[in-house]
Amino acid sequence: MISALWSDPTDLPTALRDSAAAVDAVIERLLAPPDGPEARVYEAMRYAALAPGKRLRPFLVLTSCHLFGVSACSALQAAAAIEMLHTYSLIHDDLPAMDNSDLRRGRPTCHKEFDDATAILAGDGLLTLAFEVLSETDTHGDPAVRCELIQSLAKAAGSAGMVGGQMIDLLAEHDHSLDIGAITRLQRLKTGALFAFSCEAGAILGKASIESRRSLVAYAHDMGLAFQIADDLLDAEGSAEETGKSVGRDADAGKATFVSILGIDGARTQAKALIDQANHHLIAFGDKADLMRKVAEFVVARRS
Ligand code: GRG
Repeated sequence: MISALWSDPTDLPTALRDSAAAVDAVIERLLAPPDGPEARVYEAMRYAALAPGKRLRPFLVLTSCHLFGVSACSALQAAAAIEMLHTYSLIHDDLPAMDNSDLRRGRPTCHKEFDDATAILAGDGLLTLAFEVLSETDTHGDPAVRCELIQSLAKAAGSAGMVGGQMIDLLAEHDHSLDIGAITRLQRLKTGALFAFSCEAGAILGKASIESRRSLVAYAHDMGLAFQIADDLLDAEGSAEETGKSVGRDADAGKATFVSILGIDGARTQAKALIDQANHHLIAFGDKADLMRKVAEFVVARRS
């Protein structure tokens, strides 16, 4: 039972901490370094994946699995997979050819700690291992369910999802005329698609109804946009000490963001409205979705 992972399921910080510990234990096991010189790439994968991030996406996998009585073993496999895939995206995003960042999760970025080539390989290793993990029988006994999970993550992470969003974002560095609709689409692809997968994973593993699935995806899209607005606000107002990553980069690059278009107050109001809308999609799940409601509030209030 997933609820057994949480020492106090009514308290979000405790539940986040317990979930992160359980997911990290699975990632530790999956990334046990082998003997031989290839151990270096495992070191880099561990460095990035076990660094102190919020583990939000795996938390959403666990909470969505909780709605449908999915076993802890299945849920943790999917949770580890999404965190590894997310970490790959951060490693590659930080590379000199992309965002060229020195700081991530409060530490030197993977390419700074190792080197560019090792960081590229560490990202590739995490991306491919994520799919390997989903294909394992520990993830689900039914091959059709495993296949559906793999397809759903591939769509979310690929060129019609996160990779496509990243492409638009790179082009936007030279096109400062993006309007709110274009930014919303960019962010839905770049960050929203992985949130949607995380919430849908519980419905796929629990063979839930199409209505439940749609509600969870709708929740994820609204919550994901609110998350991104909060990220833009942190970039505009936060510090590197608080966030553990470089800040002020959007304004320096003259990039159009939710904050540059809506202003600080407008962006904050919009984020709050999106969270109300996100939580509205959870009504049918009753009390069982309380942690999902609380995490939605958390994503806009966070300081890192
Ligand atoms: C390189 C294919 C490729 C994609 C990169 C997600 C992404 C696309 C880049 C990340 C850059 C960035 C800062 C995006 C803003 C939103 C975001 C994904 C922030 C990081 O996620 P958190 O805050 O990070 O959940 P932690 O470290 O807590 O896991």
